[in-house]
Amino acid sequence: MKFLDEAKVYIRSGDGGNGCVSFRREKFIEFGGPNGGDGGKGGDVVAQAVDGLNTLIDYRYQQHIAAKNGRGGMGKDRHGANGADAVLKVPVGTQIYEEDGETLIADLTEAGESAVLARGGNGGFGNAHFKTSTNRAPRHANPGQPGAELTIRLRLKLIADAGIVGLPNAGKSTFLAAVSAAKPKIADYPFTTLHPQLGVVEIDGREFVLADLPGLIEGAHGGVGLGDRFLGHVERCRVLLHLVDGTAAPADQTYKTVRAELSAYGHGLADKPEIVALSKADSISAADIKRQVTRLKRAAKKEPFVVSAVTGEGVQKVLRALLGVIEETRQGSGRRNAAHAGWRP
Ligand SMILES: Nc1nc2c(ncn2[C@@H]2O[C@H](COP(=O)(O)OP(=O)(O)OP(=O)(O)O)[C@@H](O)[C@H]2O)c(=O)[nH]1
Ligand SMILES: [Mg+2]
Repeated sequence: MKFLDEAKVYIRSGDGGNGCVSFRREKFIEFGGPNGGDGGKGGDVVAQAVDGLNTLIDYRYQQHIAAKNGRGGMGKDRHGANGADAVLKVPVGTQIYEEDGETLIADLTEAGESAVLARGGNGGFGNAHFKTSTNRAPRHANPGQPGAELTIRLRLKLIADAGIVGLPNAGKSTFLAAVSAAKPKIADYPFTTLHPQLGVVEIDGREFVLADLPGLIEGAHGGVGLGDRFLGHVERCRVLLHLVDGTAAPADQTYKTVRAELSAYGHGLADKPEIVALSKADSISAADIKRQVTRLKRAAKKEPFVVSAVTGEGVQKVLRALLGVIEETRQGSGRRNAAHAGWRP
């Protein structure tokens, strides 16, 4: 499946139907009176988050979305039909912005959540509505109100519990492939991964979602390489897994390069909990591992894990550490929400 995490869409809600001017005309019935029905309401344009989607690619091919107009009212007090809503199905984690790309209209973070983006116009009243004791034969009706037309921008920020960051070739995709059923492309050259991949990890009877991201290099925040475009997907992760290739350059330098890019991106990425791991342990000598770990520990100011996605060494430990942080922050946010709602034990 193709991946697209930004899209621009033109939407239009339906016009309301016109009210109707009509009078009851029947044999032997005098003074039939007004019986023009009201117009129907125009359809809304609604965005709805659904499971099973993880790209906005549909909106590359369908950029114009319009709801149906309401039908006009008719004689014999018949109300016009309401126009059908147009529903934009979007992946969970989609944010909807105004045309400027800055003003947030809606943030759909759970499946089933929806937001009305443009309301349909109301239908006009038919002449039956204007009947009063002093005007028993009104000859006017209201026109329907027009719908709204606007341009919106959709931005997908995947919702994963943990995100893997690191330089290209650090072994990020290999790690994801080893711990989940995901099948990311893996190869011996930088920038193999061109867009984020998600996988579900199972450990100790629990599950969490892990995201593999394209590699970062020095200057990514200025657009070098694939840039920091995909870091938006990490914004909602609870924890980062920072993989440092043990076979390549001194681990402390590599580590600092990636940290600098995370800081430059902002949005709180640098403050997220981080698990650091030296990768590809199977192809480094014990002495080199020791040297790299010392360097990495100095730079990261914490004990790094040592893993090999090929032999599986250290992998379980890393997953447990990630799960630990995830569960901790899940509980934390649960407590905060409860307090917010005025809940008392
Ligand atoms: N020996 C060994 N090789 C590994 C290990 N993990 C990854 N590799 C190799 O390292 C190379 C890069 O792996 P990828 O998983 O594609 O690296 P990546 O970090 O996803 O790279 P990008 O997608 O380009 O950012 C591949 O040739 C892998 O086979 C490991 O644990 N041991
Ligand atoms: Mg990759």
